[in-house]
Amino acid sequence: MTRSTESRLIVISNRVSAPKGSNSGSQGGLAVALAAALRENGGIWFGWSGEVTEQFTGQINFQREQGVTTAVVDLEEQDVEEYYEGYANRTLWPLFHYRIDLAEYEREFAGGYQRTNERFADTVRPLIEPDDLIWIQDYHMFPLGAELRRRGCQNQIGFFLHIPWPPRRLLGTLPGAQALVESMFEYDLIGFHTEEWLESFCDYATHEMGAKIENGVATLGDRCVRLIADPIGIDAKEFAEASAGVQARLAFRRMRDSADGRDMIVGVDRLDYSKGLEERFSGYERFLIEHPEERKEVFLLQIAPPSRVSVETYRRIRNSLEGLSGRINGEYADVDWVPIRYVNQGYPRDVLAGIYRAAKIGLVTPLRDGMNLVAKEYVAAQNPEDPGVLILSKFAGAAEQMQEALLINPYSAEEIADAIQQALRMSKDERIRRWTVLMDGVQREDVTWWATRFLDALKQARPVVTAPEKA
Ligand code: GDG
Repeated sequence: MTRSTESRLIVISNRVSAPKGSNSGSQGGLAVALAAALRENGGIWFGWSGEVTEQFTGQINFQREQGVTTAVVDLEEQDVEEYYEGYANRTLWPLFHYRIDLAEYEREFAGGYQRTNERFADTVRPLIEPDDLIWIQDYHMFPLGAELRRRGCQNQIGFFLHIPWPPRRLLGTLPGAQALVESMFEYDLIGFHTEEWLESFCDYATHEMGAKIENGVATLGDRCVRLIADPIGIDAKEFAEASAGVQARLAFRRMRDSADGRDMIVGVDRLDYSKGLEERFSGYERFLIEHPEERKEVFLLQIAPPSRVSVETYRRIRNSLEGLSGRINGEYADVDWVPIRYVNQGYPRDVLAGIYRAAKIGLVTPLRDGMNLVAKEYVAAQNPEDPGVLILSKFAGAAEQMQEALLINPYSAEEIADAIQQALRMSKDERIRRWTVLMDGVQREDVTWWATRFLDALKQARPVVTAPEKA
């Protein structure tokens, strides 16, 4: 990425993860990706500190670490409840993952979401200089661009959505959906992971709002916004290095020793109902039923660090998975074998890399996922001479790029069971052939490629009005 001398990058996202390096606990995919983009471009990363204050003051806490300046602000408890736990995670997250059965539509949530976005706009506005490029991240901040415009901000503003865009009829159930989409026309550029999410957006904008789409530009009244599909990648080089490091090698050996000659199937996911964990366990159980001869030859390691624990639906999925894994283990285990190792904790990234490498199968079965970086990490961590097989949900955004995986419908226990059997039986030649194509894509379309494409498109989205030179 060529670093621009004129324009800084202002990244704005709900949470700001200080870039502590690649091995710090369970940094999410988004956090890792953004730290890399900021290191390349210079600038500021602004967002919520994760802390609660009695009364919102807008006071910013700056820090500079490893080439990245972060600027964070505390929120009031009511903001956290209504904006973050409420509208973001109890309204938008389930709806955008096609779960209207779980989506909660409450005026307080919508009001708190709007108020908090206005607070973010008030706070970050003074930090913005005329030439800065602004890049807003994800569903917590749909209206932020419009709020910045209301405060006189004429900069190029881009928005990237990390989750799916739901079908038009589902979005139509959200009170205020039109206003939300209308506010998005204040952006210069909107990025989605896949063509499918982009088309869904266009479908809503044209049919429900009368927008016109031409040559990748959506026009509504006198506003137009450029749209791109820009699939996020991982830092493949860093990940491959991590998988060759000491910690990864130790983790690899630990897994191989404890596997005792059995084939390991691995799943790694935040504990979230969108990740299809119940369906995964059921598909694996179906495999055990249909292939009793394989029973003691394999085991499933599911790593699922808890997330969003204050939201009731997340407590329910956790209980349900404990019940399901307990029942499957109770039913099929023997004194010397347990079918599922279910672990509710996170591991450092390099340990994770070693675990991926030790697994014969990477089992990634989300019911819907904007992209899914675990699928890419699994591929990047493999041994080129004896790679494992990726089984991937066709409803993950990653499936658009990863056609050489075994693509399955995660709602079908039979398809999951068949794919496990096919992967276990796959010849080394075929494994190498499929992996080589997948790895080529993971390396070529990595996180730098993603950020560069977005920022290049943002720079070109409309002509920049350059500020007069300072005396
Ligand atoms: C959202 C979208 C999109 C997980 N367990 C541990 C751990 N992780 C890391 C993984 C991976 C990341 O968390 C999860 O990324 P995903 O992409 O799979 O999923 P979301 O968190 O839902 O991310 C998603 C993404 O944004 C980026 O746009 O792909 O669709 O939902 O990197 O490795 N990391 C460590 N220990 C763990 O135990 N260190």
